[in-house]
Amino acid sequence: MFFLLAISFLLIVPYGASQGSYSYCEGDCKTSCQYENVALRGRATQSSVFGNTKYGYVSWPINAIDGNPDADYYHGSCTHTNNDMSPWWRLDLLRNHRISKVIITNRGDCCGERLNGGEILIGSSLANNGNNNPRCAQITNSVVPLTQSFDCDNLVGRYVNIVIPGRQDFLHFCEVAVYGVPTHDDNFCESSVTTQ
Ligand SMILES: [Ca+2]
Repeated sequence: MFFLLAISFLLIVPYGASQGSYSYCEGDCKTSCQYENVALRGRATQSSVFGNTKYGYVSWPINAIDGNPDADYYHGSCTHTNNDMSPWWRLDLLRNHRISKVIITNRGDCCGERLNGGEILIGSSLANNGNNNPRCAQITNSVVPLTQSFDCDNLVGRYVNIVIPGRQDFLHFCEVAVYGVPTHDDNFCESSVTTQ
């Protein structure tokens, strides 16, 4: 009897703990579920890092998801690629999410116009570094306001790319917020999803 109880404990407890760790809802997920900035839990990479080994940390892709919207590049909280053809930045949310909106804070100390023509892509493919995924929005006026919100109409994907397709340029911005919910939580949340 003891042996059977021990086996049951080993099987049930880890499964239950894993299920609980997937919940991003506050309170009772069966009655409320809020989109929140899931970018803060993601990983980021990009086509190249401006400044290379000596000053590269000022340009790291993770600087765009550090929760700090400081728009002065020299304060060390922005991302910055080299002068690449079709430069790109990619956020990995580690699993599929239903994404309601993406908010981008551009670089503010100079050169904000470089983001014009940029595209926000959302999907689950890594083909062409994720740059073939469906488009949420195109950035047509990147300078004013400094922080802009783009409605992504609940596109589903694991990856969020920001790319300047077909142009050689530097890609830089200072913060990206992605509001979404893991698709895994749909059974709990889809009847009463709210946005914030
Ligand atoms: Ca930042």
